[in-house]
Amino acid sequence: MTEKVHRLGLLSMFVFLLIVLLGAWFAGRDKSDSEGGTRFLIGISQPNLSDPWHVALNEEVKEEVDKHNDIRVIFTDAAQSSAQQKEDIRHLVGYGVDLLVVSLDDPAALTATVAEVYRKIPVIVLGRGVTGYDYTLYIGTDNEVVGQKAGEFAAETLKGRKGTIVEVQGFGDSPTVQERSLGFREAIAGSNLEVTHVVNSDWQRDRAEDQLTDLLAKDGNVDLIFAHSESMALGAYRALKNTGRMNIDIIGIDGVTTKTGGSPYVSERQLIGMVRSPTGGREAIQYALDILNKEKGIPKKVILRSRLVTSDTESGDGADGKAAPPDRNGKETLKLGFAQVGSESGWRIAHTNSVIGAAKDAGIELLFRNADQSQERQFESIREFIRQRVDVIAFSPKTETGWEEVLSEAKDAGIPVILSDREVKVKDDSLWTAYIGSDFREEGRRAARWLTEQADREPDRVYRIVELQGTPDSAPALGRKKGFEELIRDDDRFAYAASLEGDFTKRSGKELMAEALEKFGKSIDVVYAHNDDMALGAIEAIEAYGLKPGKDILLISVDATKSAMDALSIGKLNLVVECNPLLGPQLMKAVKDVSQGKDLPMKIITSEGVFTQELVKQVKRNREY
Ligand code: GYE
Repeated sequence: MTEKVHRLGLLSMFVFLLIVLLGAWFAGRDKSDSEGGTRFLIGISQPNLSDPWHVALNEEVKEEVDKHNDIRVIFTDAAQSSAQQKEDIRHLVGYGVDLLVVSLDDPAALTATVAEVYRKIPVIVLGRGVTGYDYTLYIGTDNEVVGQKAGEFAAETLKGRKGTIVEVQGFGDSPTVQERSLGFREAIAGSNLEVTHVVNSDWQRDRAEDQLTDLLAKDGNVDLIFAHSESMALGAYRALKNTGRMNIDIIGIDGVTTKTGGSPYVSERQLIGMVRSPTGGREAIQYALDILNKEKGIPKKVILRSRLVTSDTESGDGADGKAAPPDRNGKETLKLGFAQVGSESGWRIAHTNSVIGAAKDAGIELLFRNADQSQERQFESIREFIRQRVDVIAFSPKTETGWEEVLSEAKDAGIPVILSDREVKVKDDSLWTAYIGSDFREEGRRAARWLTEQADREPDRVYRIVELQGTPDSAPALGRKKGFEELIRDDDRFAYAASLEGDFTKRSGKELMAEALEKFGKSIDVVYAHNDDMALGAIEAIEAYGLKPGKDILLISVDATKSAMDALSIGKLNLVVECNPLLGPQLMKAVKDVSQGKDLPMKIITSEGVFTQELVKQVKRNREY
């Protein structure tokens, strides 16, 4: 017995000594860090450095890192090999990097590796994204918009002529290529242009040159080449020279621009135009520091503004959506005009409170107007803000369309406009400076993904769906409908009983559901409500009809307000997709940045989750709305 006690004593002394030593080492580490040591080590994994865009990315990273003496970076170059890039990433993690920044040419090959690293350390994905959401933050451009800008310019260049186009793509199955291609085709739809050939050159200049030299030698009828990257566009230019076909126009993407924002290849007239897709290297380091310093409100996606560069826009001015910093005429306190859409839902109240609270915390003078669901009143509020010479205007647009005139007045007045919560659809996207809010299409996809998982458990069954839509023509209603449809329209296990237009209020949800029950009764299997208030109204209608919500009829909702989470926890809802209303702090940061003349990302997409009945108990208590 004495022997045993003796051993136990020795063991506890050893453990105690170990704790003291470790504590000293950590303290020492912090101290040496505070004396200018390396606090953070960041790994930068590149797929290649043969493409000028990736070289520019490294340059931007170095410039930003040089502003800090306590971060170090390790760069790797996979020389166009996905297998090598996986190895590089594993080595970087092995070196003990605190955060990984990865740029991908072949997302399909790297998505699993990125997801594996994301389980251990933060990961920022740049440029050509991964599929899914297994990363901390994505920084890049909206590839559909990039393709649209290229397509609009192609249509303008060929001016209604019957034009045949060769499209030169990167890796065929990457989301970037698919979205750029989709955007291009949407833009030329209805014109006399036709994409007659698609060539996959895997982002490589020499491959593009070889393939196009062959193609042009055989096909005399090509008017324009649209290349998904600058390096492939340069390959196309070499093919023109090889075949003497110098009359063919070339449009590229991704181009690296000169300091003034122009493109060397446009000014040398090798390309007629290039849709600039910023690398995001600077933003990656800025957000990496926020993430490593555990700042709140880190977004899920940061979409950078893409811009068409032609010989006319070489100067690179204006079209960036960055209004000149307003004339502050010596005013100390920043003045923000906010035109809120209404008070229609629990989400909206939380959004309003977040904006008002954050303005107070930020010391920003807030002119707050509530339009009570009237677009006209939002117009009036924005014009009042212009008259009052506010520094920045922000608003949550009731609908996507109808904003050109009033936003042009704000731009003419030199007042930047920030969209909070909902987007607008205007041809000239320089009418607004930035959008802070959610990815509504992804919210719709998340609702559909959960439903398909339920259906997988009960094969040979058809689910009849009632969809309760939000306010017509509003960005959330359009996006949630589109995203949901994407995943179920071709799945014969699902059928719409009805898709009804509501207005995000509880009353509309209750009335529409009662009508649907009168018409379809017990044949309804699922209700997909575009927000909690309509879902809660539907629950009341279902109970009045004598059925059990959450059991006789599955209910899916969006927002994740407190009342919905309560309903989820007692089984009256089956799934709640989160839509974050707490946008105030990010809005105030953007107001301050734009007032200091800083560039803002085009879109800041908030990070959001999905809650099931099993999950809700763990998360309900510490939610802020
Ligand atoms: O889902 C709804 C609110 O614009 C995302 O509007 C917001 C939507 C939200 O009325 O509750």
